[in-house]
Amino acid sequence: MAYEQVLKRSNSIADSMPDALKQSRYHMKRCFARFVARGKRLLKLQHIMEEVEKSIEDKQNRSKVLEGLLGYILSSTKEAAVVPPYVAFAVRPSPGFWEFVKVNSKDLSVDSITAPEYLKFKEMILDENWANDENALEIDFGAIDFSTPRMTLSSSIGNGVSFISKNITSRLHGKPESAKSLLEYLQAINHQGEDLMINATLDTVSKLQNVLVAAEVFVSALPKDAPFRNFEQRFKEWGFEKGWGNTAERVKESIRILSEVLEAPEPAKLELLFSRLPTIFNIVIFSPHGYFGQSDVLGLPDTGGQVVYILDQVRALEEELLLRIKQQGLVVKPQILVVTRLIPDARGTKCNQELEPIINTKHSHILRVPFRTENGVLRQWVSRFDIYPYLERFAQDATAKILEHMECKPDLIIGNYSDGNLVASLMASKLGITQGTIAHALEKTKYEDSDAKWKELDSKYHFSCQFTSDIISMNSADFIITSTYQEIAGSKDRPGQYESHTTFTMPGLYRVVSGINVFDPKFNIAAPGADQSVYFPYTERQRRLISFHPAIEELLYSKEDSNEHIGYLADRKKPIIFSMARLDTVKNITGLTEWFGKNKRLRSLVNLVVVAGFFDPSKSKDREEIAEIKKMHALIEKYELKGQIRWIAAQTDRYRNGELYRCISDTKGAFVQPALYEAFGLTVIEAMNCGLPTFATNQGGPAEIIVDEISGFHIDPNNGDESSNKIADFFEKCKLDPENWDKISKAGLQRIYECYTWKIYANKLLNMGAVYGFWRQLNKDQNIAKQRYIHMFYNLQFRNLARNLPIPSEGPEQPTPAA
Ligand code: UDP
Ligand code: LCN
Repeated sequence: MAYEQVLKRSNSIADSMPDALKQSRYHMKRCFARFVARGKRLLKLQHIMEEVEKSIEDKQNRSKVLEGLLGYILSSTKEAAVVPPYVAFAVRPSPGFWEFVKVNSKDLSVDSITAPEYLKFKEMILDENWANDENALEIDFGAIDFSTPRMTLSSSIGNGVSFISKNITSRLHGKPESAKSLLEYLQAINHQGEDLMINATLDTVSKLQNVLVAAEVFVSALPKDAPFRNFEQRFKEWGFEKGWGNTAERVKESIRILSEVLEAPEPAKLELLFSRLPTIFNIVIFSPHGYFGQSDVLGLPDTGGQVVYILDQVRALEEELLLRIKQQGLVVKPQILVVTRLIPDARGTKCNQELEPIINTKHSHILRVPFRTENGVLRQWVSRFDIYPYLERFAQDATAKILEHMECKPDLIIGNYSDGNLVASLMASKLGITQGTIAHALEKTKYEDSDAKWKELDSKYHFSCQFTSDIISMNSADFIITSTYQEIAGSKDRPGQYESHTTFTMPGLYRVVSGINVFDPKFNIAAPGADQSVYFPYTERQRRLISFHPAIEELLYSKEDSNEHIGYLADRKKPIIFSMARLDTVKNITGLTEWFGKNKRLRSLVNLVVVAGFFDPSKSKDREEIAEIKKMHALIEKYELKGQIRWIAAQTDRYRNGELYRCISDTKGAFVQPALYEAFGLTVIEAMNCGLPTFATNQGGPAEIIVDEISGFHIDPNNGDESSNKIADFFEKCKLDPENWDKISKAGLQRIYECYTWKIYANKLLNMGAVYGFWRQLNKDQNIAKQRYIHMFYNLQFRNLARNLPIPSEGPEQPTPAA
C-alpha cells in the first residue's frame, strides 16, 4: 500500500525503478540474467515470480526485495516480453492504468516505452518480420477520437452519464450556441412526424425562455390534477406541444426544470430533464446467435443467461416506457423488438417462427430473420464463433423487416454480444440512430494470449473476426452498458474485459495502439436484476408455488435414478448446497464436486445438489460438455459420492427453478457459484432474491455483487480447499447459531433490493438513451470522422476476414466449443 502511494506521487515506474534496482543490484543482476537466459519469450506474472524465487534462494533476502518497491512493480506486472538483452514490462499499477518500461539486463538501465513499442517487443517473439515491418497496420482510435473528454479517476470509470451531464452543463453554460443546440434538439422531438414539446415557432432560446415563464405562471393557477388536454390549446398558442406532462402539476415541474437548465444548468437537473423528454418509444434489441426463444432453449449451446437477461430487460423497459409515456401525457404505443435469427431446423423450439409476442408484455415481440447466403436460407444452427459471414446480409434484411414492422425508424438500437453489436453498429450508422452495446462476456480474456496467438486459434474460434467486430462496435457505440465495474476495468489483480482491448497485437493482422479507452465516458454500469415474480424470498409463504413441491420432492429426494437425476441423498436432514449452470469447463461444476468429495467435514455437514447438463455424453454435441460429463461420473466414483450428491439434468422451467431455490432455502442450505470466471452471474442474484445465502467466485462479476462475509461470501475457484472450508465453517457456525444463516439471507436480499433490480436498470438505460442521444448531436462532426474510420476498418479488414470463414453445407452440425 505504501508503495502504491510512493509510486503515485513519483508518477512513473520508469522514474522509480532505477533506484529500486540499484538497491538490490546484486540480486537483480542475477534475476535479469535468468529472465534473458532462455532467449526470447513471453513471461506472465507467475513465471516472473518463479524466476525471482530461483535467483534469490535465501528466503529472507527474497522477502526483503519483494516487500520493497521492486516487489510492488514486479507483482503489478501483467506480462513481460524478453528480447535479450532487454526485458520489456507491461505494468498495471491500478485498474485502467498501464505503464511500459524496458530494462537492459546487462546494466539494469530503465527506459520508459510507449504501448506500441511494447507491442513490438512482443511481436519480436511471435513474428519478427511483422514486428520489423514499418508499415504494419496500426489501429489507433485515440488518434481520431481526441476531442472526447476523458475521465481521469479509476473510481469514475463506468459513471459515463454523470460525467457527460457535467460536460454538457459546462458547454451550455459557456456558449450560447450550445443552448441553441438544446433548442434544436427540443424542436426535433416528434413521434411519427407529430411535433412534441415545442414547435418551430419557438426559434430562439430567449423566446423559449420567455414563454416558459408565462406558461409556468399560467399552469400554477390550475388545479394540480387538471389534465393536459384542458389547456393544450392555450399551450399551442405559445408554441408548446404535447409531452410536457399528463397533469398541470407534472407540466409545471417539467417547465421549471427546463427553465432552470436554460438559466444556469447543473448536471442533476440536466439528467432529470432528459429523463422526462419524450424521445424514446421504439427500441430494437439485437441478439442474433443461438436459439433465442422463450421456452425449451436454455442449456442449448450458446443459449444461457443472455436470453434470460434480454427477455427480462424487455419486460422492464416496456414497463418503464409505459410509465414515462403516461406521465408525459401521451397516448403512444411503445414497441420493443428483439431481433434474432430464424432457424428453419428449429428442433422443437419456436425459433422457426418469424414473429412471437413476448410473454408478459403488451407491445413487445421477437422478430426472427433468417441468415441468407448465395445458396439460400441457412437452415441449421451455427455456433457463435462461426457466425460472422452472415451478419452483413442479416443486418440489411433485418433493417428492412424492422422498418416494415415498426412503420418508422427506432429511437434506440441495442446490440448484445459480438454478433449483435456488429449488426447494431451497421444498422445504427446506416439510419443515424443512437446505439448502445452490451457484451455479456467478451471472449478475449477467456483464453490466454487469444490475441497474440490468434493464428493458432483462428481455425477453431475465428477470433480475428470476433475481435475486429468487437473493436468496431465498441467504437461505433454511443454508449456501452456493462453489468459491473470489473467488466470494464477489472479488479486490482485482473484487467477488465474492455481494458484488455486498450492495446494489443495480433501479429500478421494488425496492432491495436488504441482500441478503447476505459476512461471514455461512454461506459456505464447498469446491473441486471432477476425477475422478482419468479425469484422471490422463500419466506413469502403465500406466494410460494406449492404445486411444484411434489415434483421438487421427487427431483431432490427420490431414491431411484431417472432421466432427470442420478445419485441420491441418504440423510435428508442435512442442509443442501446447491449449484446450477451450463456444464462448461469455466462454470467449474466439476471443481465444486471435487472440493466436496475431498472435504470430509463439509460432507458431514451438508448434501450437494447440482443442476447441470446431461448425464449421457452421447447426447451432447459439445466437446467441452462431453469432457465435463465424463469428469462428473469419474468424480462421483472416485470420491464415492452416491448417497451425498444429487446430479440433476439441465432445467428449463424458470418458475420451477425459482421454487427449487426456495426449497433449498427451506433446508437452510446455500447456493455455490464456483466458476473459474463469471462475467456477471445471473444465478447468483436469482439465489439471493430467494433468500438463499450465496458463495460465489471471486473471479468476475459476483465479486462485486456480494460484499464478502456480509451479503454472502466470496470463494476462490483456484483454491478448492480454502473455499470448501469456508463453506464448512459457515455451516458449522449456523449449527451453533441458526441466526447466522438468517443474517446472511437477509443481508443478501437487502443488497439485491438496493443495487440489482430491473426497475433500477430500466430507468438507467432509458436515461442513457436520452442523454447520449443529445451528446451525439452535440458532437456530430467528430462522430462523422469516427464513422468514416470505422467504415474503412470494417470494409478493409472485417469483410475480408468474414469472407474467409467456411459456410457449412447442409448436413450434420459440427461440434462447437462451449461458451
Ligand atoms: N439456467 C437454467 N437451467 C439450467 C442452467 C441455467 O434455467 O439448467 C438459467 C439460470 O437460472 C440463469 C441462466 O440460465 O437464469 C444462466 O445465466 P448465468 O448468468 O448464470 O450464466 P450464463 O449461462 O449466461 O453464462
Ligand atoms: C453471460 C454470462 O457469461 C453471464 O455471466 C451473464 O450473467 C449473462 O451472460 C447475462 O448477462
